[in-house]
Amino acid sequence: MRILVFGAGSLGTLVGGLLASVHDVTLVGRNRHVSRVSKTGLDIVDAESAHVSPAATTTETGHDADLALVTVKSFDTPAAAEALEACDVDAVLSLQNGMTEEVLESALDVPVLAGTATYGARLVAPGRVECTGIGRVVLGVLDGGTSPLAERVGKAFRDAGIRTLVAADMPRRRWEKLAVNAGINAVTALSRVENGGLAAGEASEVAHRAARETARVARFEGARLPNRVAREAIDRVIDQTAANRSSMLQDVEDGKRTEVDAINGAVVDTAEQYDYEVPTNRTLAALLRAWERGEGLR
Ligand code: KPL
Repeated sequence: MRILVFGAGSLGTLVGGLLASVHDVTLVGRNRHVSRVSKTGLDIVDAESAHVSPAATTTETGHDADLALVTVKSFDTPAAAEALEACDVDAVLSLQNGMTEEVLESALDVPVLAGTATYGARLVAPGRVECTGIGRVVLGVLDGGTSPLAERVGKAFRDAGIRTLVAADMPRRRWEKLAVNAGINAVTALSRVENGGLAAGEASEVAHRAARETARVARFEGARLPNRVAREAIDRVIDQTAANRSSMLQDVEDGKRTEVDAINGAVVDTAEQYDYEVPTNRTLAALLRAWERGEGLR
């Protein structure tokens, strides 16, 4: 399969690198790391380290591919959609935080699959990505159900050794993922702890409250996400990714803009449509935005 990976951050590089072992992959990104990969290839560091040579380019338009895998930060999604409009791709799969698929779907005239990924990844140096946790990719049709396309993409991922499930209940899974991110990302970023630091204590309480509020909002939106399921999901991710630094913690440590608008901010915005108060998400969003303003990032 010819796969275009839009977004050469840690997750995009890891997944793109794994896919490159059996597929024709082009990594598209703006950073120094992309130039390095185009010259000397990519080292994937994990239990069995590998060296792969995906094509890598900073040119965003004019590509031809069977699938565009979008892994850019949520706030870069409109720009990615615009660039993809100037490419010839047959389908799109988003593996991003936040509800970005709708942005892609409204801009592009090709099927958009939804996906979640729990692989841990860290860019250790230009041209070098570390797999910090073997998780799973779950993908499927945005509105639920199955399709031959979703099955084909699932097979392409599995052929590359990526643990992948094709799921028929993506609407619920997307909300579950948002509940997990709403709980873990902002709290780890503000308290500067790894995900495992939320296993118990006051910060854990705050994370669980944010996830519970998100589950309530999900139910307003018609997704079947009981509080118990959201709680089990966040506990599972805290446990399985205990040693990971969340993407938002990494952003804060690197002095970069965070995805708070697409995570806690999105929960607040959706709750407002139902006149429902989500004080924990509101507070987390306000604190992260204040930090971003202080850093001159917004
Ligand atoms: O998606 C994540 C992130 O860091 O953005 C979690 C699931 C919290 C893993 O770290």
